[in-house]
Amino acid sequence: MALLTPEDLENLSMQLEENDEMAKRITGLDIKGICSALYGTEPGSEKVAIIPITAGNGIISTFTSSLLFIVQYFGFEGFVTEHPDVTGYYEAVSEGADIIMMADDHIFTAHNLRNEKIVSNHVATGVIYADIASRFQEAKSKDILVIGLGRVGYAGACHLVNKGFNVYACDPNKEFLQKAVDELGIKPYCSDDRKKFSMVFEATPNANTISEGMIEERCLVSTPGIPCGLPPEIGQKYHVDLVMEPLAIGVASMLYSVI
Ligand code: 2YG
Ligand code: MG
Repeated sequence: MALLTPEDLENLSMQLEENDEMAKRITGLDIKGICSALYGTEPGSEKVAIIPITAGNGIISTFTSSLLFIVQYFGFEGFVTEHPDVTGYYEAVSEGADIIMMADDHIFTAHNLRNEKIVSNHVATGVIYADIASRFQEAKSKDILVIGLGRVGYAGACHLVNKGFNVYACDPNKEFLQKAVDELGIKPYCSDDRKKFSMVFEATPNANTISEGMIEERCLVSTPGIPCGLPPEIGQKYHVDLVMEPLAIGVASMLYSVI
């Protein structure tokens, strides 16, 4: 898994506004609107505690402060605990936190202590990026391409199937692909198909996963994957609308999904 670096989180405030503008232009809704529509929830007076975690590669200097900024942007009250790890957890609960957010190198969770809902960033991110792709107002059909069927891609593919889209998917891992065929009924996508898509949900940790043969002119690519799967020259040549940022949209989805 690609780990976030402080550079990814620079200019967060500007990025949050740009995300909303982009989302509105593509779907007619801003990120809050998409989250409310997805989960049928609105923030109330939930207090979110963010706990720094030292395990594995340890603290990423801007991770928890960026999370706090995002939590507040989406209408929640939040605080970062003074201490990390178990001491931070004790502090969070003692201070009356309703929702706990924390991440080690493997999993990033939001847990609502009041209603017992818990979500991973993988699932919440997959669902919202897939949902954004599916809301593309200029889409020519209900055909949608999912690239990558790991934890993020699978969750997004599942959401799209449940939403009634014709989901095509590819993954170099044959077992992942077969699982999605068997459990979700997706159609395996093969580049020999010569089929082009106006909606693409990309969920891989790799660059250059999107090639010219896959996409229509003026398509939408929605991707949380770092690095971006869309080569810039293909994006320009095909006038692709691109939704991609490292953290905030997935975090909004996590929060709205547990309230
Ligand atoms: O508390 C800390 O500062 C660290 N233990 C945080 C570690 C986070 C590691 N995870 C990532 O960098 C991301 N892959 C998770 C969020 C990505 C959103 N797409
Ligand atoms: Mg990628």
